[in-house]
Amino acid sequence: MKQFVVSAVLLAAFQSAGAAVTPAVVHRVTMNVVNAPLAPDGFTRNTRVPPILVNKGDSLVVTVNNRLTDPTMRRSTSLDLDGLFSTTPELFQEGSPFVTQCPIAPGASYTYTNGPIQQAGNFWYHSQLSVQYIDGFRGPLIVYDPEDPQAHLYDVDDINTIIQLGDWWHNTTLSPTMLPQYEATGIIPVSDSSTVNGVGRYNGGPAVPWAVITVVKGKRYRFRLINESARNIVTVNFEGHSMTVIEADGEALTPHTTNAIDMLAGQRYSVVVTANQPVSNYWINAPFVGGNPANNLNQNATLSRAILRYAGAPAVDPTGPMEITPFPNSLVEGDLRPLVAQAAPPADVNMTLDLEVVAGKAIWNVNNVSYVAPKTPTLVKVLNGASTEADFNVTENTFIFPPNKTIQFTFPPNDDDDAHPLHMHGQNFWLIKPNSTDVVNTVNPIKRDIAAAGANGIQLRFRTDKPGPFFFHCHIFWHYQAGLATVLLNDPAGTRAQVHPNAEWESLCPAYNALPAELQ
Ligand SMILES: *[C@@H]1O[C@H](CO)[C@@H](O)[C@H](O)[C@H]1NC(C)=O
Ligand SMILES: *[C@@H]1O[C@H](CO)[C@@H](O)[C@H](O)[C@H]1NC(C)=O
Ligand SMILES: *[C@@H]1O[C@H](CO)[C@@H](O)[C@H](O)[C@H]1NC(C)=O
Ligand SMILES: *[C@@H]1O[C@H](CO)[C@@H](O)[C@H](O)[C@H]1NC(C)=O
Ligand SMILES: *[C@@H]1O[C@H](CO)[C@@H](O)[C@H](O)[C@H]1NC(C)=O
Ligand SMILES: *[C@@H]1O[C@H](CO)[C@@H](O)[C@H](O)[C@H]1NC(C)=O
Ligand SMILES: *[C@@H]1O[C@H](CO)[C@@H](O)[C@H](O)[C@H]1NC(C)=O
Ligand SMILES: *[C@@H]1O[C@H](CO)[C@@H](O)[C@H](O)[C@H]1NC(C)=O
Ligand SMILES: [Cu+2]
Repeated sequence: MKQFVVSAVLLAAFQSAGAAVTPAVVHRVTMNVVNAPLAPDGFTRNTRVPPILVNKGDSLVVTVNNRLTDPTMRRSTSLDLDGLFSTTPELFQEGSPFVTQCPIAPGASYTYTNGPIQQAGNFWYHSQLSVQYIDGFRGPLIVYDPEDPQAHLYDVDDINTIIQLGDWWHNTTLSPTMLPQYEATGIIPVSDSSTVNGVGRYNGGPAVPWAVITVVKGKRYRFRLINESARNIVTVNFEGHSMTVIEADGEALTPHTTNAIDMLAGQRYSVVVTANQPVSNYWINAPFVGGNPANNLNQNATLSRAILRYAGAPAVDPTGPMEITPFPNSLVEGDLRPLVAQAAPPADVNMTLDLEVVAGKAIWNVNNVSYVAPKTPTLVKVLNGASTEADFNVTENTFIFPPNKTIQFTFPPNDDDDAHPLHMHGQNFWLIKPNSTDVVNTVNPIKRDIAAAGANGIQLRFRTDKPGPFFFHCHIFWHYQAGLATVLLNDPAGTRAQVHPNAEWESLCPAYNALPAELQ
């Protein structure tokens, strides 16, 4: 069985957090994307994807070498540096297939440039093409802030405090075969396991040693939780310890103490956990929900966990119960506040987006339209003169906005029970009404780039200050693939004035379009 492996060669030395202010650095990363066996839940062997670590103010230059050869898998690819905003001039390198670029053909290379990075916090990278990232093309991307206004809240923040959560399908039905299965039934294949830092177990599988995170009594740890799943919702809880949430999706928050966090696909949080309990072993509980377990008897949410081990404690499993949801005092998104309050500007344009599934089918509609990726990427069309909605096929679900306006999206209460983690490229939105409350807060709402439109509905606002097409899609990649996506196109004329792609970008579409279907 083959999966994707991303081997990243990092040519610039990593900066570590808490260091003295360092001058801005250009990080050059070479990412060789190859097919190779791996098995985080013991099905074949263990792995961990390399993190990219940079400082605020640095630039990131990532060269993707597409060396995919396995004919049973999708062989083209593309890279999304998820959550990092691209400026308009660098927009052609932001990685959304069929929105800002054509995919990278097998054997070809492409270089993505982003920066200087003005954000700080937890991000991640993944393939944005089809459901390819579930096969393993995903990893963390941390932007440390050498002048972090919250640095006084923690003592330790390093590579060992990154906690990656993900779902995993390990049987022979890899994404290219699972996708047709999904398309035929409308039922998302249920994952076999879920992993914490690349380790997981499944019913009847081997007792792969749990991932261990070691702490020293008395110290405060900034854990960076990243949900890299393609479907599952993971709940994170530290046995015997509370946690203080200080950041979500790259936005600093007023510290907020809680006991458990539900994380949807693509969401990221930083939490501070103080090692203030007796020296011992404790569970990091990470149970997940992701479809009907009866559809895959391998799945067991109790087996999604890791160990928090105090230095000096024996190397044994914790003796406490393996807890699963519900946990008391779980995080309510609507209780979060930004570190620096910022009012959401009044809306200039209001739109209602209604999300509906076609019963029994793998078809999701936004206002009755199921997104179909066009052959010609949105940005190519815009650069060639496309300016009005009539210039796009209805199935491109492209909304055109004037520059420098505030747009309000309302997602009405949804009668289907799926939580859709809606992800905006290019910028954050003000989440003025999260699913957890009916109260609209325009005074000090949090900003983030992924929020769940759940049963209770949400409202958000964003600015159209940056010209260009920005993808806005459900981060359950199965739903995205089934049409739950739109393109937000700001100021087509301004886009033409500012975006000047390079020759490497110009060559992507001719190369991709010339490929036989099986290589695309
Ligand atoms: C795993 O493979 C078996 C046999 O090919 C198939 O019946 C089953 O549906 C697969 N499981 C999932 C979750 O796709
Ligand atoms: C990640 O998000 C997915 C999709 O919303 C969710 O099903 C899964 O439980 C989440 N995982 C964690 C660890 O929060
Ligand atoms: C899931 O794993 C737990 C812990 O090993 C076990 O007690 C439980 O029986 C398992 N559940 C199923 C359905 O096998
Ligand atoms: C949009 O809706 C908000 C209330 O949600 C309202 O205050 C505002 O006036 C509306 N704007 C427009 C342009 O209709
Ligand atoms: C979607 O289509 C249905 C039936 O064709 C129609 O009743 C409904 O009004 C449409 N909804 C929207 C938002 O256009
Ligand atoms: C619009 O998209 C549909 C569905 O993908 C396709 O069948 C049709 O040919 C497209 N029309 C144009 C004008 O591109
Ligand atoms: C939008 O705002 C920016 C910054 O304030 C300004 O430079 C630009 O000219 C504005 N665009 C339009 C079309 O008004
Ligand atoms: C949304 O809110 C409803 C009603 O309170 C709740 O049942 C549902 O679990 C929530 N969904 C998410 C994704 O938080
Ligand atoms: Cu969805």
